[in-house]
Parts: sequence; structure tokens; C-alpha cells
Amino acid sequence: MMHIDRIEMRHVRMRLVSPFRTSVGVEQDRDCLILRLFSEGLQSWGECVAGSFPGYSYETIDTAWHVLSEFFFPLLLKANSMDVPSFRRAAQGIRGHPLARAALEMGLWDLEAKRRNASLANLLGGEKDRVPVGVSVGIQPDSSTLLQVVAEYVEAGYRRVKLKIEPGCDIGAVQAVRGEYPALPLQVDANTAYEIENVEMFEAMDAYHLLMIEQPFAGDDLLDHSKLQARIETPICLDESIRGLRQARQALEIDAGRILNIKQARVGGLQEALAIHAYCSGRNVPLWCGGMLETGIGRAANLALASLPGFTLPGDISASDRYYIDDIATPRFTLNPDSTIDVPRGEGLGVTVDMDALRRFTLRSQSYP
Ligand code: OSB
Ligand code: MG
Repeated sequence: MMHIDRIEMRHVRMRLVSPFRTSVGVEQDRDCLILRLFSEGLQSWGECVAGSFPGYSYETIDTAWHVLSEFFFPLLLKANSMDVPSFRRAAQGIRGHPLARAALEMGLWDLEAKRRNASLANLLGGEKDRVPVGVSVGIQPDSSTLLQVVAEYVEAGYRRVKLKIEPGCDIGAVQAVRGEYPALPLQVDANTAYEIENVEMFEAMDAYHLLMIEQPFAGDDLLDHSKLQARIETPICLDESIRGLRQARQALEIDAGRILNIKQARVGGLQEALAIHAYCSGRNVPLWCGGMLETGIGRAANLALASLPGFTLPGDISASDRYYIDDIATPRFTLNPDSTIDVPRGEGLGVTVDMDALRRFTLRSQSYP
């Protein structure tokens, strides 16, 4: 347990190497919040993946800034000592805002690991020293552009490709990529863009040997996912639907999906991610670690989480150069020839924040107190 002396929060904006388009919208500049905790001579970091637009989640940079500064930070700053369990207990009374709370929890995990001179992966119970990864490909203007983009990623060494889809840009995209790569591990992600009325399109997709179909329907629509799963062979993977262990358990009980994408942010923090991991590992439910275009800070946390034994499928954790020309943390993550990325071994998150780069990307900064 440690006393939190001060917290620094920054709104950071970083230009992506290429615009990222999903069924929800397009991102060229990626905004996030970076937290720095100061505690008894140590410093730790957290990343909040809420963006500038409430597309993936209702949370935005500004809602996260508000609930963190007004409600979550005071819990930490007024306590004599803090750690992850005491933060979770204290924050129980605050409803929702998982992305904001997860960022603060990340900072506490980094701090705890540094206090114990351990890596975050070690502290979480990670076993792998490198994790299999793939790449998430945004919606492209046409099939030939898509094939060109996929070819570049395959040449770079990615051995699992995820295509973003939306109505009107789905089966054609899959057909094009499958035609060129008959054996490539391939999956799609709809980010909730469909309705149960679209079941025939998914039945047609069944013929293309996809690893999975991610989140076809609304996040709160487990029932229709289970109706669809009964009609197709391809496993459904849930992302937006899984907000914690309860949704994971209920989704699996009604066969609304057979694979889970775990994002520590979406489930409100690494501790809840561990709980889902424990539940699914005992039931042989395949897991993989999702991504939110994180900077090197959030990516380090994802790699630590993905090093747990239950994360058996390749994660959306690509190399740093797939996202940013300049990152705020070093070392940059690079893809190994076997389509894996090394899990950081240094203390805590295992990355060093480049303060000059961080300042260059900062739009707004505030210290508490
Ligand atoms: O649905 O998995 C998603 C990025 C932003 C929001 C939602 C999603 C994504 C991705 C990108 O697919 C994954 C990555 O970080 O590479
Ligand atoms: Mg997704």
C-alpha cells in the first residue's frame, strides 16, 4: 500500500500513420488521456483510451477528464494508502465510466509492480515472453486498396488479419481477401453495425472459413447474438457486449458467442480482465487481447495481459509503426518474424516515457493537487 502524492493528467493527441475507419467513424488523430501518478518517490503511468468522439463507447476525453478529476482522483488523494483492491472498493459507488476507471487502475498496477521490482506481466501471472499478434485493418475505399493494404501487412509479417466491416462493405471484402489468401487466418469485426435481419449475410460469410465474426450486433443485444450463433458455424466473438465478468458468464451460458475479446479498459480495469480470464480459462473459452490504438503505454499493458496463459488467440496488438511515427514511450514494439511481439520485462509496464515527445503531443495538462 502506498500514499498517492500527486496525479498529473494530460490530454494527448497523436497522428495515426493512416486514418482508421470502422463502421462507427474514421480517426486520423487519436486522442487519449495520459495519467502520471507520483507516490513515495516512484512514478507510474496509465492510459485512458476514451477518444474525442463517443463512437465505440459513450465515454469521451472530456467525460473521462470530468469523472477522473472530480470523483476518482479525490478517492486516491485523500486516502492514507492505496492499492488496486482498495481503489476498487472505494470506487464501487461510482457508476459506469469503465475507460476512465481502468486508466487509473493501470497506474496503480504499474506502481505496485515497480514497488515490488517486478514486471506487470509477472504481477498479473503472465507466463509467455512473447505473444502472438495480428493486425486490425480499417474499412478501405475499394477492394483493390484493401488487397494492397492487406498485402503490406502480410509482407510485414502479420499472420492474422482482421477486417473491419459494415453493411455494404462486408462479404465482398472477405471474398476479395480470401481469394488472394486461401489459408490466411482471417476474421471480421462489425463494431455493432448489424441487426438480426441481416442474418443471411452472416450465413453467406460462413463459407469463408473465418476464425470468428466479432460483435455483429449491439452491445446490449446478447439474445440476437445467440440466435445468430445457432445458425452459423463460425464462432461469434464478443467485444462491446462484455463489460465485465457477469456479461462474460451470461453470454457464454446462452451461447451468444464462443470467443471473447478482452480489453482491460472496456471491462473497467485489469483486475476485472483477470477475473474474466480466470472464468474462461477453466472453461476452455478462447480469449484474445483487443486494442484501442494505444500509445506505447497502453500497448505495454496489453502485452502484459496477453502474456497470461488463457490468451490463446492472436491479439490486436500490432507493432508501434503500424500506429505512430513517433510514440511517447520507448522502446518501440516490433514484430518478430513469427508474428509475435515480446512482452516487456522491465519493472512495471516496462517502458520509458519520452517526456519531450509527451509534451509535444500534449494539448492540456493539469496537476492534482
Ligand atoms: O473494435 O476492436 C475494436 C480500435 C478502436 C476501437 C475499437 C476497435 C479497434 C480496433 C483496433 O480494432 C485494434 C488495435 O489497437 O490495433
Ligand atoms: Mg472490436
